[in-house]
Amino acid sequence: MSSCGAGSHKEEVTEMLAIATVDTPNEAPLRASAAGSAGNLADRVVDDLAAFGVTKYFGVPGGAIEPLFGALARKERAGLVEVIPMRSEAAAAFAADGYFRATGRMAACTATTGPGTSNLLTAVMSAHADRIPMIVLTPQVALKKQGRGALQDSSSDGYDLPRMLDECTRYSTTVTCPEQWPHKLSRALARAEGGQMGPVHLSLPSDVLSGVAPETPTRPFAVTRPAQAVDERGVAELVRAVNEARRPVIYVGDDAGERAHALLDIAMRVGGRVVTSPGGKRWIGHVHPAYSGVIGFSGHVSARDAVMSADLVIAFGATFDELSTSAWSVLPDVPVFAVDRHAEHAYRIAGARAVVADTGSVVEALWHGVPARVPAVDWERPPPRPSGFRELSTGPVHPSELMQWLGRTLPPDVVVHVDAGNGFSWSTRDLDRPSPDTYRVAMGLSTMCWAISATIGAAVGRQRRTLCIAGDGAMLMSSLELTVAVERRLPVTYVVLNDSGLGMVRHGQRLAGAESIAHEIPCVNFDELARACGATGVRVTTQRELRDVPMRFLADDRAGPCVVDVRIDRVAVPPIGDRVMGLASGVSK
Ligand SMILES: Cc1ncc(C[n+]2csc(CCOP(=O)(O)OP(=O)(O)O)c2C)c(N)n1
Ligand SMILES: [Mg+2]
Repeated sequence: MSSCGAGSHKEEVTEMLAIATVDTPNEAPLRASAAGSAGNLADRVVDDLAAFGVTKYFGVPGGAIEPLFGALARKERAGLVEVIPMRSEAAAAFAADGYFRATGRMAACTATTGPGTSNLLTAVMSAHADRIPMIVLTPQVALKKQGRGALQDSSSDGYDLPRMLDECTRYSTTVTCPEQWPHKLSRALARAEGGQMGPVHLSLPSDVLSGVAPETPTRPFAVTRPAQAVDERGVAELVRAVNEARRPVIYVGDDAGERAHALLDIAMRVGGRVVTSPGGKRWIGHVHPAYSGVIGFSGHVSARDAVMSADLVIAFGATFDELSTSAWSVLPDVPVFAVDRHAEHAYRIAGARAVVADTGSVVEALWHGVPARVPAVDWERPPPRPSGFRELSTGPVHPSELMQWLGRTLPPDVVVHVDAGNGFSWSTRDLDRPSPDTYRVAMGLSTMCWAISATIGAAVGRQRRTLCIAGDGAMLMSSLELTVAVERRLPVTYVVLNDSGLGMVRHGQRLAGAESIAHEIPCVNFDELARACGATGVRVTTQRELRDVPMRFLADDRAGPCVVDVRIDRVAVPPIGDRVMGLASGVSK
């Protein structure tokens, strides 16, 4: 319920940056904001970040971070930033993650020292594992108190949280005097979005935050994303290989990016097929004749078949990690080109030829360098369709049919976030979205609860109906973030796969022949919980009742937050067999 005018401010900042860059590149100081600086470092921090386009703060307040929140209050009143108080610190970082995925712009997440910062840790680690940039701002107790038992001391004399965060950020530092701020901020911004992206952490002791802002201006150079290097020789080699291949397969990985959708047309042109990793499923629409499905965790047989009979694999933004390769077992012994903005993942596949380039450059090169083949090469496999769809019955809701129903019912541009748990497996296999970038997962760390708050962050960024698919276990960990959505009337919908248990654990233990333990949880009425929080809720106990879910829950950008509590058939075995085998056997290639 903030009155933030972020849109107009953004234009102002863009204009300001343009002026600074054109007049005297790398020289002109950024005049931070129309709001002006109150003269202390905390105000300068908020002004500088706003000048670099960071205007959303997801966070939880506390003692040592007060000077920053004081500045945020002033800047929010001036319309420069928007503060979104979350119910927990992990949720703040998950929301910043969802905001970046939705807008391509970094948000800040902030928490107090000690327990506030340690609560952030998991979610920052998750963003790091998925290469999502964000600014993590934490305080320290005042410098003069460090090392003598100050409450929540997290400096190197206490719990040393900057060091812990160093392990899961691209840069983590403590600003020990105001004069360090300009250059440390520039370094942080360059590390967050240059090359491999990821979160960066700046820790500011409370007395430094309250100190006098330095005269030194913050320079604009760090806002310029580095020009993309393109390995021209590698691209030429790749184009030659595609021209010679009979059955090329294009593999869209987690980081393939928005130009990847064009690869479907390239595949049609060269008679190839397109498969994706579970995370790469984000980048393309799934209703296209060249699409053969997902390889890796919970993927499709059709995708595996396509890859196994390929004579060339061209991977875009592939991480080649365990889940996206079924424990490294899915790639055949044929040439593999690994196209990415960096060469940091190609080593995971022996013999892969790394080509440093962005997806768009290679799309262009293939479009111009490979003549269309008519008729397209011999493999005319139909795209994968979820099997076994029946008319909605009065029986319990099979999770596969829930996914198919969502695929048929959701408007094409509604963005779906899927949490860790069986919902991820079912949606990987059976949820088809026609438009690219409408399906998001966070599989780098597979952290429960990511989707619950990433959905909030995305809705803050986009103000459009946004969906979260989560299990009841995850909801019990983090569902009260729903109250954030209620406060701000965000258009979010939670579809809860309610099986009164940690289903992935229960099925995993059974499939592996392990002891059956610790997976039962009590039956909770999430529709009632929604109402208790001020949201609307509906309960679905049979497939036929899916028809009664109000369309505004799925399509209306003005309706507030909603919860659809779906009692799913807990006996239905999720497609997780390859993960169970992977856990049992370790590396398969
Ligand atoms: C934070 C965290 N804790 C534990 C796990 C391990 N884990 C993965 S899925 C899962 C069960 C999820 O249960 P629920 O959210 O109800 O989804 P379901 O599988 O039942 O659909 C657990 C415990 C994890 N990935 N992340
Ligand atoms: Mg469950």
